Amino acid sequence: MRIGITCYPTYGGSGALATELALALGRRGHEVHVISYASPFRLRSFAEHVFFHEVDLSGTYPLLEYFPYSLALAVKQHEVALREGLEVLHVHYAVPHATAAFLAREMLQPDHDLKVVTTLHGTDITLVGQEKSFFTVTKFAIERSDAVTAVSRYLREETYAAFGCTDCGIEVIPNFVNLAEYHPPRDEGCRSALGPPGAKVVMHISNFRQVKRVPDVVQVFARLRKAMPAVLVFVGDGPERPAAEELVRQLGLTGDVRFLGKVDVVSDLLRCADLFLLPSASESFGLAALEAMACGVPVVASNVGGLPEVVEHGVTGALVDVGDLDEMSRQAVALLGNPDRLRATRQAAVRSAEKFSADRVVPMYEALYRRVLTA
Ligand code: GMT
Repeated sequence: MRIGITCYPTYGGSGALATELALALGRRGHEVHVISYASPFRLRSFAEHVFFHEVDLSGTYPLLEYFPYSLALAVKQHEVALREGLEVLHVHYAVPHATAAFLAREMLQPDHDLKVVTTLHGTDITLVGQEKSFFTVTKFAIERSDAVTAVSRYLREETYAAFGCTDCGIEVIPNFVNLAEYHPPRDEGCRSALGPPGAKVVMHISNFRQVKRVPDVVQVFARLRKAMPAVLVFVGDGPERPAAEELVRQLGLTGDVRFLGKVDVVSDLLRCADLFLLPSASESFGLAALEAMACGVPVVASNVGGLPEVVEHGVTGALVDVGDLDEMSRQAVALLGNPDRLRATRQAAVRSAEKFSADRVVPMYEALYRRVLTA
């Protein structure tokens, strides 16, 4: 198939997932055209059958105080669809990608029949899409898509509740992980680079937005650090990073906490971790948690959103109420302080991640594309 993919190129779950999908589809022999304003952060190098097309942002004019990105995107989607003969345009994150895709599809009529698939990722529904300035156009674009998917059952129900489109027929296709890249460690190699011998390595990876509750990570680690030698490794960057760095200083933890900033390839780092913390206020799936589990890292997370569909309490980690820092640290200490339980949880995490392997999930998208093409 010839498939177009539009996503945000920035550090975040929807762009990561969309790029992993593009790469997986390319490996499976499809021709994939990624359309965005910059090359997505996980599209690191040449990949067979995967091509990138940059949206032209040069059309500025003094009158245009705000550049109309959605229009420029629709023009590029239309141009690529026509030139490359795209059959399906799969947009990730509804705002504004689904609306641009709608426009592109309309502009192609009646000569070229392009099918539009929209994947909802989370904040496009739970936060941004419900903003007054976006609500009606987001609802419209979702309803006019040829197919809509959500990354968890939770997000599907949220979409129905927020937009009331119960006849949209949203299909749940979960996030997936490439097990060839995300696998348990084969030696102890990287650990010594992150912390002293014997110290547990606790990790958090995100884009440091408020919804991630990054200060909670620091607070939980501060409690855990009193119980055992440990280091905390932050990966990523974003608006809450300065506050987290300040909190680390205030709590006297500077020697035990490292901020690595944005790292494109996180699998090598995840393999060095003993525990992944994800205390988010909301999380439609939690791709970072899944990737941690695939690397054999137990996850202690908030019992919120789609996370219970990924992390099994007491089996692959622990789920606690949002903001319950005492319970989160108690769970972390209980797990890290018990070598047998830690070993069993690591193994269970790897097994559980296999349910979300690319080999299982990517065919669901392929089947969906075939369905819309024959509808
Ligand atoms: O988590 C983020 O901050 C990024 C965000 C995005 O839309 O780029 O991620 C969302 O999509 C991911 C991929 O489907 C999900 O795994 C994340 O749970 C989801 N984030 C939230 O719902 C907060």
